[in-house]
Amino acid sequence: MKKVITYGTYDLFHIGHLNMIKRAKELGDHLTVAVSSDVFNEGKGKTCVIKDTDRLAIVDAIKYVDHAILETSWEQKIEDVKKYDIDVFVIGDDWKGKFDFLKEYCEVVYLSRTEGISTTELKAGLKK
Ligand code: C2G
Repeated sequence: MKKVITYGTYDLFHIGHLNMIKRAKELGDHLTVAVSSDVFNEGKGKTCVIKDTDRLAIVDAIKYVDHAILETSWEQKIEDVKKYDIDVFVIGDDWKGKFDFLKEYCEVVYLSRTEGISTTELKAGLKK
């Protein structure tokens, strides 16, 4: 069984997030999705509109997702790849090159993002 993992914040869940998760699943047979925790985001200076337990519940309910976990640190990725016996790490190409250190442990794939939508734009639109 080919196991895939992807990471994200998934705040104000939108079609770009869904497309990425669907395409991630297509790269294997089993998909784990790690959702960044509120505490981890605070460390990055980011605040989400939707709390982590709700973001996790939304991601967990998606039919392409076999396993949903929280992401609580940058170091977690290597541990997760080993612990869950991951074959493929996938993320959007806004992160291109940033996670190449995982190539020692699994295949690393950067997929193109969905054009024209982002949490930042949604937030800006809501403020208008
Ligand atoms: N995404 C996409 N198209 C968009 C917006 C997002 O394909 N229009 C993808 C991103 O490239 C990422 C996933 O959806 O693969 C989740 O995006 P975010 O919620 O913005 O997550 P991010 O801040 O990139 O979190 O440790 C890494 C982080 O947790 C990554």
